[in-house]
Amino acid sequence: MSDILTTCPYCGVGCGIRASAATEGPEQTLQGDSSHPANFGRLCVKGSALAQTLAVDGRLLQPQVNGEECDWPAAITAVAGGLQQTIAEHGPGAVAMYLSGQLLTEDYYVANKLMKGFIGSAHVDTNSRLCMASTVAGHKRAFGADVVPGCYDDIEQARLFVLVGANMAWNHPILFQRIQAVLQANPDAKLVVIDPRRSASCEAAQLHLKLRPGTDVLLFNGLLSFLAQQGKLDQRFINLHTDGFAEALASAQLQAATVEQVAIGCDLPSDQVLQFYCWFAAEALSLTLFSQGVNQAIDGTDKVNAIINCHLATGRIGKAGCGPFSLTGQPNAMGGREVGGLANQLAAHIDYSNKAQQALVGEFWQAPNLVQQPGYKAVELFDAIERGEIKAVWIMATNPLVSMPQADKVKAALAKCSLVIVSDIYQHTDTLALASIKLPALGWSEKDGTVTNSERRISRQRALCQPPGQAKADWQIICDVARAMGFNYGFDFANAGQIFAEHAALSGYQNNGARAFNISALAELSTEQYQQLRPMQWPVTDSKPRGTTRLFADGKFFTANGRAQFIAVCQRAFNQAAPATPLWLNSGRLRDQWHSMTRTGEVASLMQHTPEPFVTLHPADAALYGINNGELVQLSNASGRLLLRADVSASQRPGELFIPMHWSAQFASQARADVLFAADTDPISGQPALKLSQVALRRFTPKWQALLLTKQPLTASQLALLNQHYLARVPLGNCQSYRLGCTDALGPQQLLQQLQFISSLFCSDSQHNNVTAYRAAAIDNNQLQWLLLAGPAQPAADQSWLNQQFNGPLSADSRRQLLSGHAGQGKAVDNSELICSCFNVRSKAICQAINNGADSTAKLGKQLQCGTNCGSCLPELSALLKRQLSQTNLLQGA
Ligand SMILES: Nc1nc2c(c(=O)[nH]1)N[C@H]1C(S)=C(S)[C@@H](COP(=O)(O)OP(=O)(O)OC[C@H]3O[C@@H](n4cnc5c(=O)[nH]c(N)nc54)[C@H](O)[C@@H]3O)O[C@H]1N2
Ligand SMILES: Nc1nc2c(c(=O)[nH]1)N[C@H]1C(S)=C(S)[C@@H](COP(=O)(O)OP(=O)(O)OC[C@H]3O[C@@H](n4cnc5c(=O)[nH]c(N)nc54)[C@H](O)[C@@H]3O)O[C@H]1N2
Ligand code: SF4
Ligand SMILES: [Mo]
Repeated sequence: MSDILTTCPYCGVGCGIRASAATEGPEQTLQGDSSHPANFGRLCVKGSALAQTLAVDGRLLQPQVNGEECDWPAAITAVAGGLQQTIAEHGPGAVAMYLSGQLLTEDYYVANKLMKGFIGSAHVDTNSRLCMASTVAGHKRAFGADVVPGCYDDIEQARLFVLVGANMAWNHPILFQRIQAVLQANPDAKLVVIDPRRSASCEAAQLHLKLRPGTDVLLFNGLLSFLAQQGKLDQRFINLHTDGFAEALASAQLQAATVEQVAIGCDLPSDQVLQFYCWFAAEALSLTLFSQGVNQAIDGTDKVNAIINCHLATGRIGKAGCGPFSLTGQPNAMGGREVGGLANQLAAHIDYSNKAQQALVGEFWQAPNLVQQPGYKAVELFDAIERGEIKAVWIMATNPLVSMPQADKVKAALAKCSLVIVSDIYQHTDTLALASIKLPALGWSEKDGTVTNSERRISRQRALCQPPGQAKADWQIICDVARAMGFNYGFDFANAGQIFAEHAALSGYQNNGARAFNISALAELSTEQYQQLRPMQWPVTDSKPRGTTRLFADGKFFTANGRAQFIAVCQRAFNQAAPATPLWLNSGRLRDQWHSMTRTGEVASLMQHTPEPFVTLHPADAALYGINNGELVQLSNASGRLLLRADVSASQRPGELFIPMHWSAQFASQARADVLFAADTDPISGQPALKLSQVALRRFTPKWQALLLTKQPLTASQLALLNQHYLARVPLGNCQSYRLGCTDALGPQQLLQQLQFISSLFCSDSQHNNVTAYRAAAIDNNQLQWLLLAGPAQPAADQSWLNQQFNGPLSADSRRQLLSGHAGQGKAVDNSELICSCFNVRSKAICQAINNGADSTAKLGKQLQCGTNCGSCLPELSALLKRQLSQTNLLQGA
């Protein structure tokens, strides 16, 4: 047997993975695929930890209807019957699907086909609405099609990298490593980061523009004005290949004629703005990479076009080493766009604006009920569920209770919806808990299909493991339901390869160069050829071996007249913060977590980098509100409230906060970020503004805080009995750790009773000393079962030592330490920040090594191994190094 080549299921970089044929399951050896053109063998920290997600604990293994487990025929009948009944009573418009950029292209294709061609409902939208919709709209306005012009090879050729609203060091780490390699090899190459907070990506940057949130349009309009003023336009390209330049420039000059105007509006020092403009003007090889700081805004589409305008004006598009580059988030957000999974698209890059093209889809599918109008976009879709207009929804591979704005409203809407069908791979997710029908899907390592990454490269995901339990491929479940609904033709695929071939055929159907997305050369793939399919970039219109495909090299675009369009954009006025909610709230991602944490949250090594939900605030705000680093705080607004740990840091601008998007009810009591985000959307793309909300902040003072470690995870009802205001769960490997906090104004006696109550929930046999430092443990057969430490402040304990105690019988020494109240404190406790997840190296050890003379990341790596596996922590290592060395210099200077 030979090794299996597959693709990482996380981010849109789309790294290739080689799975060793000799191993299996959680013991599976996975490595970067050195032949894959996205990563050439490298994997980031999430990709490196993939084998640890292969265990089937916690998986949903059996279909369930109304709380009862059942077999597949019963589940399929329930889904098909439920949908049919809804359609019979209320029409097809009462049925919706909410899909995901984490489905494979084949799953997506059949879901879209079933809804838009057969059921006849256009209400199919996807979490890509929260992710890429503004880019899609911006691309279509400028290029006439949703096309990323460049390719990853442009990175090696570029000399100026402009990162706008993208923290690539954490979110597209392997591409960031490619950028860092260019910076290291070329002393003249530069990285500019445009982000209101200092992210990890800034560690490698020559310039960080810490702009006022939401002012990107102004900044790029200023750049356009500057380029014109300095005579840096490519007038030939503008004349030959574009329309609308004069209007776009006039619009830019209205608000951003001078560097000073921009500096004031963006709240930046004018010399920094000028520096950025001069670098951009001077460097033809400039690549502007952008992601959610651009897309997730009420003017996200305008931001995208403001960026594209500057590239069109300089002719820096369609050429090596330059261009506007949208970084896709999910592994198959791009594939979803190709099949038409957004509510305002039909299929295969055909939208609702061209009736003749639409008819082609109906003809190709032989569709009995082809939809004619766009359906509801994500926010509208959940509003329609709330109103009761949509009565049946099928949610696949996404967790809207955690990821949709107004998350509590979404929860209420689903709670009253008559038919909620959810396909997921895990038993316990916030959204699955509200499903009347639960369908177990195959996960990454078990399924087969294709994904398309940020550079339009289609790669195969291949099954490595046997299907667990009854789980089935998403495409299979959809096709089974379609047939059960009476759609006997159109869904009789024997494997994913046949679906892919049909999708490829549709892309070429009467295309004649009209549609950018064309992979018709793959329409005749045999099952064997599909099995062997190598990563390739679209378009694929002939069978010649292909190198890198860069689009628009000929200056031809997909607009009606073939010319790219400048879009005249204006910076929107900023609102003043309301007095009751005076702080601006931003949100985003962490290095080691993936979205709602269903997969990465259970991997102990990934959870240690940032174990608790937090809010970052500027030291000035901390002082103003009387908050110390590490204390608990409450964030609130009219939609809800969160309890998080304070992370005081000058990485924030004063008056602005940052929270991670990841925590769900499975990991913390009150940390679902999206509870606090309003459903304000960009009027063109419908994408919600998930980077800007308004909140109030206050200190939250628990009467006491506790650390509870249990061998077995607690059930939902046990957790409810604990009745804690603050609760965060951290899987440690051998046990679960729960960090608790309670405000109840209890006297010492009642407090003791409450703690004893908690202890008694787990076991009768407990020991305690007093209320100011309470401890109780249960040891059964010399095996530690649980341990509770409580006190007025967060109890300090060496969690890694404690975690070891849950593994096997206790030694006499450990037993003594546990019972004498020195739980691991006999050893030097290192609870400092975890920097390297691969080798579990913390900041304390690193600082010690730096103090002892290790003055480079290479030397640190040699001594401690940190940063030598995936390299995801290198930006943090160099930040530590810089900080520590400058401190040492200061001391020496003093
Ligand atoms: N580790 C990890 N990697 C991931 C993911 C993950 O969950 N975890 N998810 C993947 C997905 S689906 C996506 S979409 C991508 C997202 O990748 P990114 O877009 O890089 O992710 P975010 O951290 O959400 O946001 C990026 C930055 O936008 C900044 N920002 C906020 N407001 C503004 C603004 O007004 N202007 C500017 N210029 N910047 C602003 C934020 O401060 C933040 O640092 O990551 C992908 N990769
Ligand atoms: N505040 C705030 N909110 C945000 C964002 C933000 O930056 N800030 N970012 C937004 C963006 S860009 C995105 S992409 C979304 C992401 O948000 P979601 O899509 O909601 O997040 P995930 O946790 O990735 O959800 C995927 C679900 O599918 C399940 N799953 C995994 N594999 C499979 C499979 O093969 N089949 C099936 N059926 N299920 C599977 C997982 O267990 C999980 O429950 O969040 C959005 N929400
Ligand atoms: S950068 Fe990391 S998460 Fe993204 S595809 Fe590559 S290995 Fe996976
Ligand atoms: Mo995303």
